[in-house]
Amino acid sequence: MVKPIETPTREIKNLDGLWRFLPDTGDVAEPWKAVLPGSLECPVPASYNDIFVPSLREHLGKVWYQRDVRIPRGWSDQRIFIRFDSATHAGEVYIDDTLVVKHIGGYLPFEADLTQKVKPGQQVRITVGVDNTLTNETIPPGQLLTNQYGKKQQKYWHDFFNFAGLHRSVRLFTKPLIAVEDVTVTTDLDGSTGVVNYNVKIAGDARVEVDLLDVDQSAGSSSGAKGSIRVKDAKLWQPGAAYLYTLRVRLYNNSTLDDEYTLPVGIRTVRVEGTQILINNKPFYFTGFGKHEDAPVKGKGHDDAWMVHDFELMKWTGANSFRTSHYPYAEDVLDYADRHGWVVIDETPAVGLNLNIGGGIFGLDFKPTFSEDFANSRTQAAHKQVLRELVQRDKNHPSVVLWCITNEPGSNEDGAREYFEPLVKLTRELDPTRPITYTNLQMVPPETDRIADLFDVIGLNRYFGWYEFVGDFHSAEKKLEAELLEWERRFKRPLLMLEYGTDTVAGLHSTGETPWSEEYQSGFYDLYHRVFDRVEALRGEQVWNFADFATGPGIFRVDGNKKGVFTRDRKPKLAAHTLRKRWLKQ
Ligand code: BDP
Repeated sequence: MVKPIETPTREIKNLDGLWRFLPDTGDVAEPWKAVLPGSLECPVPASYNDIFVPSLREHLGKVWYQRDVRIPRGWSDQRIFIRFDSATHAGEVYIDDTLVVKHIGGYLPFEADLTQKVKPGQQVRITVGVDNTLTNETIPPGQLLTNQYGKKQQKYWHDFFNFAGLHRSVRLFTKPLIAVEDVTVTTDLDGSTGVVNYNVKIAGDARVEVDLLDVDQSAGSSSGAKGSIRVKDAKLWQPGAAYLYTLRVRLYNNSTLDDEYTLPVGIRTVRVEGTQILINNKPFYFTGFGKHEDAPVKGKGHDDAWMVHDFELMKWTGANSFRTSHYPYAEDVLDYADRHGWVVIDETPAVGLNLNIGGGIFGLDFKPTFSEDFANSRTQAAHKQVLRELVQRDKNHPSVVLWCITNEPGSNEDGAREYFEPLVKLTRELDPTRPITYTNLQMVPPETDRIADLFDVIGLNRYFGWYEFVGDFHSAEKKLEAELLEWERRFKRPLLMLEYGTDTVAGLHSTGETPWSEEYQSGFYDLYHRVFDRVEALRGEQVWNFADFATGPGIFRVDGNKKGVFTRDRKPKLAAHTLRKRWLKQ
């Protein structure tokens, strides 16, 4: 599956906009069979939860989206597809009365071949059921509960609101009968010569011609479904200084062009050596953020204006990288990162594989995470599927330098190794070119973690000075340094601090170490940075979080998580200036 693009042989019709909308209450059987009742309309792309008044934050289960569309008259002799960039967390799609595809997993694309089901020029009704349910067989996992008063509740172990809906674009697109079905590109360096290896999968029989274009000129060419193009004195894709070539694949039947597909290619290498992460053979130090796709009103709906503004703010702080915590972001985000030289840690939605995450803080009874009742072989199968789909979607992005396969699992528990070892192995098979990481939870120090040695890079989330030693920077500093040195001593590989931060109310000020104040957040960062500069194996710092974000109901959070260095509407707190000073070395 390749992303739909327009080329001389391919067309797209975008279906974003207002769709008819119905939260499922069970009153309408088979809602796809007629026009949805009621008058609600919902924008696509957007989370539906915060659009309506009263909000649909409590809605559990399915909602229905529907619209009519005319298949372009000129689309004969083509194959016709519909593609959803995401449906969170499960989608089922009907064309008129017929089910055409079902997909589970809320942050990755899927498509359906409609060629036999629609005719060019015809108007059809598209109905999509989108389900927000999380169970122990979905990634992220969750549990549906009914309390003693009959109230149904969605429980989950991750700290962001379970926004749902059609968060990304919906498109109709064409593919020729003989077509490029997949392209895999890897790049290497041989001195100053760039090596672009490609592998094209095609449907049908055709001659494959491949060109690497540099602006309008050819930088090299090759033929055959698999090959290599060598580029003398290649211009490299560098952090902060992206350079992209275009790989053009053309399929021919004699002299007739059957299909043309193009994709941007950045020539770069990434490698772990000792305690260093090397990009283009040079040590790279990450500065930046763990983020969320989260904004007022739209929730997790992709929006180019918010996206570009976030990138601008990150650039203003002097950051060079971010992590797609805690799920794969819209492809537009990675395309932008490719074009602008951002370095990305690409994360799966496997967050909350830990039943003891709150318990660790509050001293609750231990519950086994890796057991038949929770993270079992079916959870693991869903996790494997997400890895396959993630690597398939993002494998060709030069900005992606590291896969993060899970966030804060119960990695000290029985069964953790058995659960994760096959996933690490699978990721290496899917992509032998990129290193792999995970983020380790504060409550799992190096002495008790059972999986760290499986990974090339160890990601750490630490909140000494917040969840532990709150108001006590002195002890937090000692503890942090001692622990980082222990990770370094035991594992002798790169360490990344992938989360550190404090909840902070914008506008709350204090003269000293008062939790929740802007000065406290800023002082916390100063403390961490002093320690980082004393630990050799520490190869990067990404703060938690870029901006305040929405969370589920609970007394633990006041109007969401406030660890942003920007507010939810993207105004800087004092800490944003503190980071800027450090990262821009001012
Ligand atoms: C970590 C999680 C992150 C939370 C953060 C926090 O990885 O999703 O939002 O802590 O507590 O446990 O703010």
